Formats: sequence, C-alpha cells, structure tokens
Amino acid sequence: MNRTAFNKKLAELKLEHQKLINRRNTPVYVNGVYERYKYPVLTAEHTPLFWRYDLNHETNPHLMERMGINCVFNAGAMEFNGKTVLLARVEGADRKSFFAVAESPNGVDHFQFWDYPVVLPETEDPDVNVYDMRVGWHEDGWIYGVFCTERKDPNAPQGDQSSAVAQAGIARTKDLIHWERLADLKSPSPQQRNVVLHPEFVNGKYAFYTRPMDEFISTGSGGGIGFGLSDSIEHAEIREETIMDAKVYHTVNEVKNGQGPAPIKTEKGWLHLAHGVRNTAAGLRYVLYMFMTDLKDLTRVIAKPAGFFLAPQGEERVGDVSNVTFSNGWILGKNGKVFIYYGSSDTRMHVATSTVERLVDYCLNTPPDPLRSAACVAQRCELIRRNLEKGK
Ligand code: M1P
Repeated sequence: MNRTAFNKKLAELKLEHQKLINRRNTPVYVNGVYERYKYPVLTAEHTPLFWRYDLNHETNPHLMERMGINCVFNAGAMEFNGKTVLLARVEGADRKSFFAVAESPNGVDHFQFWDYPVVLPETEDPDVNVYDMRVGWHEDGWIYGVFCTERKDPNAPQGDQSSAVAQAGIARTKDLIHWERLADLKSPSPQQRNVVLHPEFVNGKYAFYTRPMDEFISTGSGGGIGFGLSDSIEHAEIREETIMDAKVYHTVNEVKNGQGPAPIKTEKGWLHLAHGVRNTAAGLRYVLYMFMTDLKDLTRVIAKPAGFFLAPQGEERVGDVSNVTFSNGWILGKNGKVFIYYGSSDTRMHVATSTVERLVDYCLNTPPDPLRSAACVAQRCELIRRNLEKGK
C-alpha cells in the first residue's frame, strides 16, 4: 500500500472506531427488576487501534493488525474521579489476559480505554495468566484488585499442557496506574477462583469471599461461596473457610458458583450478585443470581430468590465460551441507581441498570427455590390464584 492509500485506510479505521466509542446506548425494558442495554459497552473493537496496529507506514506498509485482541469481558467496576471505570479482562490473540481501564462519563456508553493497559507487577512466581479482577475501595484507604492468577500445575504429568493451578492474586493502588503487588492469598483450598475482598473490616480483619476448588475446572468437594478472615492483607491468609452459599442439586448452581463483585450494603442487609453454573447436554451454563446476607453475620444468607436473576439472551449466548453470563463488577451510583456490568460468553461486556430499592425488593419478595417440581407448581398456583382473585 502506498502512503496515500495507507493514510486513507487509517482515516477510515479511525472514523469507524470513533463511531463505535460514541454510539449511544439505550435501555430496553426487561422484567421490572432491571433494564438491559441495547449494545455491549465494551468489545474487542473498542480497544485502541494503536494497541493492535503498527501505525507506521515504513514498518507496516500493509496496515496489518499486528497484535490482535480476541475479546474484552468480565470487568471489575468502580467510580473513580467522577467517572465510571471498568477494569476489563482483555484477552489478546495470544490467549493471554491482562487488565485495562476503560472510562465512561455516564456508565452506559462512550467507554474509552486509557492509553496503556495495567502494568501489573508479578510475584516471585510469575503468573501465566491473570483475569477477572474485582476492584474497589477498602475502608483502609486503598483500592484493591483481587483477581485470578493462573500457573501451570507443577504436578501435571509429562505431556499434559493444560492442567493449571488457580489462586487469588492481590494488588493495590491509589490511582489505578501504579499497582503494588501483594502476596497471593493462602487458604486451606488447593485452588481458588472468584475471590472477593469485602469492603469493610470485620472484627478488625480483612474479610474475603472465596470459592474453594479441588481442581482447576471442577470444584470437586470444594463447591460453594466461602468466607474467611485474614489478619494481614500484605500476606493474606485464611485459616478457616465457612461455606455460606453451597452448590445444590438441580439448581442454577448445581455444578459451582462464585461471588460476583463485592456486596452492596443496604439497610436490610448486604446485596450479593453471584454466578451459578449448571450442566446441560451442550455444556456448562453460567447465569447470574442474587442473594442477601445479614448485616452483622456476613455468612448468614437471609434471602435467596429462586433461579437466575439474569441469563444469556440473544447474541449474549454465543462467544468463545457460549451460554455464559458472568459479573465481577457493579456500581452503586447516585439516588440508589445500580449499574450491573456483566460479560457474555467470555467475549464482550454489557450493562444492566436497576436500583437498590428494586434489588432488595427482588431479593426479599421473590420466592426461594422450593427444589421440587410439585412445590414449584404450588408456588406458581398461589401467584395465579392471587392474580385471578384480583381480576387479573
Ligand atoms: O468460562 C466461563 C467462566 O469460567 C470461570 O468461572 P468459574 O471459575 O466459576 O468456572 C472463569 O474463568 C470466568 O472468567 C469465565 O467467564
């Protein structure tokens, strides 16, 4: 390509990219509990062109994408300097994930990545892959990022290039640019994923939601959302893990589950968003569900509506790992508005909005799972009877 053609093509690419960033997003009514939005808020195409292309005609005369981005998903979320920021999981064409900050003025569109991705320091045992950061302020004054760090299983038999060990990595920052890496969390479980730092001290200690697992994919005996305390954050160690929300046969979390973002404190209890995984003939299905815990005893579940809160729909169903919705970020905004960020099928990011009032109502007044078809029918008949008595 000569220089003129190169410049013309580059101008076209820039225009298309800018159009995508500036695209307005609109809410779509769903079910009264939340609004989904028409467009994903982040995709691989949202990443800056200068992350992917060599923009120099001399070294890249064909204007080829040199370092592709595969997908952008499972982002942590927080407010920072008056903006909504997502700590996105960006996966390169090389399969490695890294974190990058994208900010928006309103939380639903115009998300734009900062110029550089997060440069995350390593520990003495380097991470092979890092992903799914939960990010937020702790009352100790730091912003913490807790994420999954994955390394090859040192005990994998020769020739096995896929067995891995997952642990919780911890880093802290004040500006989302300079990060201090702390020691990985130690816990009684051989593997951990979906570990989340509670935003407040509990009995003067750091509190974590955990997800103990025997193996990398299957949780084995370790299923359920756990909870544990650590004296230190620099060398975090949980000696005792309490399972507070176990996996249950024939539910949306029969295979495994995991805490989503850090819970939101309300007058009636802590609001939790989590993902649950069930088996299907087509593979695992990941959906979001909610529950509430007691304000004093953080391990006591006080309400848990039956089934899923949000499940993959339309294009959300398809991607690198299809039939997945996964959330590790939400933000409590002004006037009790809640922005729920979720990844679909390990490919892109979406937003749904609700309010604390609606989410608490959903949790406290939606019937729990009665665990048997006959009991479910009885529940539904009761709703129908009440509605018909009111003349529909
Ligand atoms: O591929 C689906 C999800 O799988 C993992 O979640 P879990 O640990 O509950 O199985 C994570 O890798 C997550 O990022 C991914 O979306």
